[in-house]
Parts: sequence; C-alpha cells; structure tokens
Amino acid sequence: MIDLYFAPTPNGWKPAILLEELWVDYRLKLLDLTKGAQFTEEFRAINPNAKMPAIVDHSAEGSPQAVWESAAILMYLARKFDRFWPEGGARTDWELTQWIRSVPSSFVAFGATISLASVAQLFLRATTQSLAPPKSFRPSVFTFGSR
Ligand SMILES: N[C@@H](CCC(=O)N[C@@H](CS)C(=O)NCC(=O)O)C(=O)O
Repeated sequence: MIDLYFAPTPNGWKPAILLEELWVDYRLKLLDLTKGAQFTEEFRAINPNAKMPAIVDHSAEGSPQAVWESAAILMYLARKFDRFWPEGGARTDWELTQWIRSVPSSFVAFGATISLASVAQLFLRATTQSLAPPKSFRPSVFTFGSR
C-alpha cells in the first residue's frame, strides 16, 4: 500500500494523477498546509523539508520507503510499476528526466497555474509515443474547484 501525502496544488496533483493512471491502490493523506500540517514531527520524519507531495511505500522491499519531491515520486512510481518509463538506456533516462523536471517547474516559474491534464498528457505522450515535445502542447488554465 502507498500513502500519498497530498494537498490540492499542482505539485500535489502530479503523483495523484500518476497513481490514478497506474490503477494502484493508495491512501490519500490530506495535508492542510494552511494549518501547518507539513511541519508536524510525523510528517517531517517522511520529508525533512516539510513539503508535500510525499509518498510512503509500505510494500517496498525491506522496509517502508519514503519518497519526496514530485519529480522523484513520478520516477519512483514509473520504475516500480514498470509503466510510462520506456527502456532506452541513459539517453532515454535523461530526456525523460528533463521533461519531468522542466515542464511543471517552468510553468509554475512563469506564474501560470498549469493544467494538470496537460502535464499528464505530455507525460503520457513523451513516454508512449516519442520523447520529442508534442507539437500541439498548449497548457490550459486550471482553476481549483471548477471544471
Ligand atoms: N520541488 C517540490 C516543491 C514542493 C512544494 O513546494 N510544495 C508546497 C506546496 S506546492 C508545500 O508543501 N508548501 C508548504 C510550505 O512551504 O510550507 C516538489 O516538486 O515536490
């Protein structure tokens, strides 16, 4: 079982979308960042940086494995479940890592709130079709609570 420590922000949605796409069982542990839930001793034991998202994989070999940083979580899950991470050696690893790292952070840095559907779509395209950037990629605006 995987615990996902989550709050509804773009970084939080990234592993949530991947867990859904992987169709694996997970428990959602909602963190209320406005109340400082990220600063509790219990959560700091999982992520000493006191930021979500984070996961704890209770089925990891040996002992439970905590993973934090959204990109690291995506990579961990893709590798663990052997999906969305194509074989291809170092070149593929670098290209995919670049996309995972650069897309969300660049758009957040630009001050835009990126559509999580667009991130997921980009991730899926990059991993299932080609590692080249999709020609038509155009993030749409995501607003919390509205669809
Ligand atoms: N680079 C990190 C950023 C994590 C991050 O900044 N999380 C924010 C919410 S999006 C957070 O937990 N903020 C709480 C705080 O800073 O106290 C990642 O991609 O996971």
